[in-house]
Amino acid sequence: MKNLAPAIFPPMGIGDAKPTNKAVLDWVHEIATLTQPENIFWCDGSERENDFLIAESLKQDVLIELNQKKVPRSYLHRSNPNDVARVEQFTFVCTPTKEEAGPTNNWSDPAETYAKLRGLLEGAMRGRTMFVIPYMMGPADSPLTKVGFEITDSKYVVLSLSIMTRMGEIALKRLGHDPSAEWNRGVHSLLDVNPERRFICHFPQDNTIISVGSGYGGNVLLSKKCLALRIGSYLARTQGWMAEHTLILGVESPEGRKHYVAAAFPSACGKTNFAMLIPPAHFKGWKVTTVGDDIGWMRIRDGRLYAVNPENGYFGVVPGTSYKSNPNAMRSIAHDTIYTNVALTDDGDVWWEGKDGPPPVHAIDWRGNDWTPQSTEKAAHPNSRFTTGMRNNPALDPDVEKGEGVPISAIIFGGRRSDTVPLVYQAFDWNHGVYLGSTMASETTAAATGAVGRVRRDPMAMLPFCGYNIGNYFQHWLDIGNQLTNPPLIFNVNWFRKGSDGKFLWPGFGENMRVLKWIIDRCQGRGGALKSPIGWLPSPHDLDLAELDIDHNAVDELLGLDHEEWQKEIAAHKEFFDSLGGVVPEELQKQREQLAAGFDL
Ligand code: OXD
Ligand code: MN
Repeated sequence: MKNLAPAIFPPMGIGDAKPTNKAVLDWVHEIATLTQPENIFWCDGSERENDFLIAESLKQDVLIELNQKKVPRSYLHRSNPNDVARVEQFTFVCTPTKEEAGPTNNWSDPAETYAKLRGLLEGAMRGRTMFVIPYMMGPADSPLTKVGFEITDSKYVVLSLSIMTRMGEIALKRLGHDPSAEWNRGVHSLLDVNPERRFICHFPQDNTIISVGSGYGGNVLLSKKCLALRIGSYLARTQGWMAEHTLILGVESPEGRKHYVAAAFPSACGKTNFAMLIPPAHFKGWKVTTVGDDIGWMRIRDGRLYAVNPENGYFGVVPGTSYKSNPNAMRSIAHDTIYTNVALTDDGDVWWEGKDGPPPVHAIDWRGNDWTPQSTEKAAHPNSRFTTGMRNNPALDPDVEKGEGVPISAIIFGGRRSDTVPLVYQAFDWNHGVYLGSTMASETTAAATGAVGRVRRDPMAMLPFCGYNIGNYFQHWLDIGNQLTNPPLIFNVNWFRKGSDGKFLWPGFGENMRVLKWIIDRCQGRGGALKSPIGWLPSPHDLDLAELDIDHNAVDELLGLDHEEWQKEIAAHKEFFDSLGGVVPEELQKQREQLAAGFDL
């Protein structure tokens, strides 16, 4: 199998960036003794190392070279067709007790799981190279920044992490020599890429992750979902900060007044598009800048929340990305990008459903088969991805490396809902906002294996990523609120409401600036709103809809509350809370009762 490439032997000066911290060396020795690799490659993320690994990957078919004139320094990777998304059913939180993992996580006993994984890893890297990757999550001088090491037998992982994290010397420096320093231990092996031997296991108390049997980014770039969210959320609770599934963007008015907002939407619900939004012509002089597109780490400072993006790059969904939907993403992925599971055109370019222009008359699809516009299969997998450095983004926020983070004025929750949920509304206060987040729901997407389009509750967009008991997580949000003297305002948005004809009512993309503008107005104590049972709702004239071609009835529908739909929604909130088996904090139960009373329930 092409992913399971034989060992590589680098020339002098490459693969020899051996760390000095004794705890790290002891751990690497332990894993090498277990997995028995042919050799150990100590990564430093340098350009020379990258060039060498790309050359080897091309030789071993891990990467396919693209037309370097069309997409310079960019490559295509095809994953095993059985391995194209996160596998929530095989993702485990291994805390000493089941209660600590809580009702929303798969739990397995740590001792038994270590034993099972050791069995699977025994001799797993024979004949292969074991890569040791030091990386850092967060800006160099942030108190939130964490160091991790990932051991892997995949060159794709090394090349991807060199984009997605700050890798090499910078991480070793941050860690230092203290063998008791905090750092994350991550072990990944492709094994034989067999779904029956695919397990993504987290040991929060040990700050350890072991992932086997997959090569898909969300399962194997351990910095991202595994460390920055699952282990991160556990550390955040014990250390008094927040690790959230949020984009972070800056929005600057023509007068130069700047606000930052964090928005938590579930996977493949438009976080990257929102984070890179270009305001429509009507909003002349307004500017949106990206701090992060997927993960926000936040801490309290002077009574406010400040956020950093722990990542260094974007691992975004490709289909639907175009110069119309997201010009900044298109510019970001025009060079120095690894594409995974998109189609390859006859002239060596990449293609996907939703790209600008007509489809190619012939291409090779994501599985490596011939494809034409007449084919019934998709050319690109619906969860095909780009991996690209954040510095490729023309709208990158200038304060992305600021160690103290950026001050957050608003937190926005949102999901994909065809009905019930209005375009935007504002929570009455922090605790009510926590209730909005805890009950949010979304139609499932291709980002995880399983049915697509099913409405599921996804609290704070963290259902697959909260590394401990969700009831304690809700309480953590409430506790953080108690410590904030200047808390962000909390909002809920829904770009995806449909009319009776089944069509989206709201144009979305750049036009979301109109909603963002109302949110910023509210943060500045301006912007009209009516008090409704679900929160503060704008009336149509409170939103700036000038020069937007939208029907008045559509706006009424977008902002309307349907009594019966809400009665069902509140019943679903209760069902969800009940399904969690008594872990939901009293305060949120009280919020639900107040909401129900507003709908005569
Ligand atoms: C992602 C996800 O890849 O949420 O960001 O699945
Ligand atoms: Mn995500």
